[in-house]
Amino acid sequence: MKSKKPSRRKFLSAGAVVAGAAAGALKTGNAEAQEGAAAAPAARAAAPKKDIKELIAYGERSRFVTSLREPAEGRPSPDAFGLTFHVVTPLGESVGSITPSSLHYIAAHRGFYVPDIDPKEHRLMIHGMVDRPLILTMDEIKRFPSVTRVHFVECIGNRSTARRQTVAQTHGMTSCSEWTGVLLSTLLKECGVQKGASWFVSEGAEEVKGASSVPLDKGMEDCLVAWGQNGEPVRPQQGFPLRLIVPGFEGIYQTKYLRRIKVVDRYYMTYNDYGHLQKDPKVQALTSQLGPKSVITFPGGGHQLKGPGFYEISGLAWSGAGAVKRVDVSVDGGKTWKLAELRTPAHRMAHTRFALPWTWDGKEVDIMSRCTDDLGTVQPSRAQVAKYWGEPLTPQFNVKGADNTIQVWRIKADGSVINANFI
Ligand SMILES: Nc1nc2c(c(=O)[nH]1)N[C@H]1C(S)=C(S)[C@@H](COP(=O)(O)O)O[C@H]1N2
Ligand SMILES: [Mo]
Repeated sequence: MKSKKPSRRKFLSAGAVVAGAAAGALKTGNAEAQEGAAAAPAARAAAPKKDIKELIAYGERSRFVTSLREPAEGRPSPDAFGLTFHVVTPLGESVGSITPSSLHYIAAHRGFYVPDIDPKEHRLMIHGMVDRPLILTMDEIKRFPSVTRVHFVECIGNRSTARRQTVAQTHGMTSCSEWTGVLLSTLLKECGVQKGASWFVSEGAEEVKGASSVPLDKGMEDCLVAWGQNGEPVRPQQGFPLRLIVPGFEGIYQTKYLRRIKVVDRYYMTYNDYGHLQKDPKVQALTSQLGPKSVITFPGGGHQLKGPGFYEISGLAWSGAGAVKRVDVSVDGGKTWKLAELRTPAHRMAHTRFALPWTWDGKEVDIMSRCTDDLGTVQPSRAQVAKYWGEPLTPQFNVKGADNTIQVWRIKADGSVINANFI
């Protein structure tokens, strides 16, 4: 097969344009560099002394890298009883599309201690309306054909509010990992699902159980019983040794510490429904599968720009219905939109990185992004959602169901960035 050589000249000239634009605006190039002085001082050995075995065995990031998770605004975590609730990913410092496992957001619906599960003792039971109920050890589960897929997880609590100002606080209750496991359909076929079955109930091993009712169709389509996360076993805070992934559905369905799947013929109420199941069917319809969503992660709430000039606007887009088809960015308060470039592969139900080169003139401006998924569904604005519900658009307007509305960041003339959704 004859492969076409990429045009080096074309690439170089395109590169020159960007470098040229950036050089002027960034005021790069300085005397030291022209004289050929060393780019950086010679590196010394890793500063703090550590046990050599530890240094070899499991890598740590540089001590100069400081991005950390933090409790979600509105609820201390851990609380006075030592229980974990909601902890957000530092999305404002994210790069690429995969969340480091150690920075994956954490949500415990009713608070929990991270269970300490010995995988040798762990079992998954599949029963209910099946011909051959099964109890599987971890080793047995791993003998089934596996799949590896990139999927986001997002909590319904992931929403911008007037009190939430930063990228992490407004959007950090979503993370994206590469998950490895066996398709639930593979296990269900092994068990032989009986006629009339229409739902399954999943249950976790810890006190609160994290039980959920999921449509059987979704289970047969693409649900994953995952033991791997980003190239290693699922992390304890994410459900070690086994977790259910329900791609594109709200986080609450993605049962951690998965130990039981019961195939049933109706929706079963579970502990998760307490305070979660919506009385209004119109609102309930806006939960489970999440709509197209995006957020500019830089520059975003909490960031401080150093002055006018060139910046790359960068962000994440995702959809519960499929892959991200396109992302548009507005740098004039929503009057006009520019097509952003997708910088990572647009996997189905996965975070996708987008970017747009931009030169800031130093004046106050509102910027925002808008995701369109491969079904053609377009991320709505708060104004559109308020209109749908026939409610006035005020800062108090609370988006019902999952909130996938457009996030507006205001860059003030002093370079600070604030949440402009509620102004
Ligand atoms: N067993 C169990 N599974 C659970 C929960 C839980 O508390 N226990 N919380 C759910 C909620 S509300 C969310 S949003 C996701 C969060 O997954 P994460 O903590 O891995 O981000 O897990 C879900 N699965
Ligand atoms: Mo959640």
